[in-house]
Amino acid sequence: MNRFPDRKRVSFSISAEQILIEMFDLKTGLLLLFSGLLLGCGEAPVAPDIFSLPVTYKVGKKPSAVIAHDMNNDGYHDMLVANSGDDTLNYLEGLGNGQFENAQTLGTGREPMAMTVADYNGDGSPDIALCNYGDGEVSIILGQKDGLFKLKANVKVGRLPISIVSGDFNNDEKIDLAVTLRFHKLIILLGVGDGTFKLAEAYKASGTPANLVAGDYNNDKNLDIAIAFNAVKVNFIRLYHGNGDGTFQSPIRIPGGHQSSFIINHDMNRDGILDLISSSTMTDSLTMYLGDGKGSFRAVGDFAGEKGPEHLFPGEFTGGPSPDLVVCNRRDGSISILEGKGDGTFVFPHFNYPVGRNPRALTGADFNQDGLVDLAVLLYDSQLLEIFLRKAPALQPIES
Ligand SMILES: [Ca+2]
Ligand SMILES: [Ca+2]
Ligand SMILES: [Ca+2]
Ligand SMILES: [Ca+2]
Repeated sequence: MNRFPDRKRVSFSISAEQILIEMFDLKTGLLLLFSGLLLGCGEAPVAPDIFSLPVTYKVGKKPSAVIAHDMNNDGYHDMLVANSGDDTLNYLEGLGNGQFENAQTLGTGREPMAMTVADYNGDGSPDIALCNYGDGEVSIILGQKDGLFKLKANVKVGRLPISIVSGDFNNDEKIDLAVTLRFHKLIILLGVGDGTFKLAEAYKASGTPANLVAGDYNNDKNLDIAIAFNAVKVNFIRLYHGNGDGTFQSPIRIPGGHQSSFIINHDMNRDGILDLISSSTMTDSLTMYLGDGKGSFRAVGDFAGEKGPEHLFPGEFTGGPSPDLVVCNRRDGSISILEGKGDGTFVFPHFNYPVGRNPRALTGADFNQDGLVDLAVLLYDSQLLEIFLRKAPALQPIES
């Protein structure tokens, strides 16, 4: 159920300091109406013109995951796209000017749904760990010095691996992996250091785990894990505190969110402590959880999204000093930019940019070396990777 009133696409071109209404605790349409009056009664608002027209690249069928990373160590971000519909991985080499050339298409296991990048064998070249949803395996693909890739190993992890993250969970300076299985499990794979992995302990994660994220949430220098769950009626996320030896404590429930489908961590209120943000494609809402640095989080509240918000990307887009949030709206065919106020809340209303049908995933990086973070959006139905380059800083910082 969407707790928020239906809205028209709201975006605007007036200066940020004129926006007095924030979206938190918005329970009725009255505030919306009021904000509409403030905005000048019915004039169609326009989002700031901060992106060039997108350039698109053809990718495989049902592209499900995208990562921007410098894979060949030339200083420019490259792009990896996992295609769950035809079991392929596209590698697009970044030229450093915002353009990419289609360097390689690799075959993968069945239904690659998620991936992560890190140097698993310590040779200085980034490697790829790919979650093959269809055959219950994680594939380790080693990057070579020349920008080519070689399959190192397939590790059986269990049925329906849906999400994966890299991190050194046992503090031996070898990168490990954490994987969520759709059927209620968190799997830890400890890195040997040569690109192979050992299955470690598995943890119960009931409630249909979706996406997971790793970070040190209690400042004990041991990586912890947060998981979003999207079973019906699940209105919490779970936190697994790491012991630093590759094992984890019993999970803690953090109330907030409804059937969450995606989760990220980022310091949104600039207190030096990681916060969490989850999205729910089912209930069209987003939830902010502010961290206290001791391993606890407080859900600040839900805030409205467009239809089907899923992938999230934090970064600086509106010219202010505080991180903003980019949201990929699957059922709306748009991305939203929510301007961060610096206290874990956002300026209302947000800006909306149509991108095409069914945007499935999103990432950002500076693709053309101008110091501004650009965006890459995966369109699931039309098999396209869309690159949106930033034009110039658009908005004035919020005056206090
Ligand atoms: Ca590169
Ligand atoms: Ca490597
Ligand atoms: Ca390790
Ligand atoms: Ca920790």
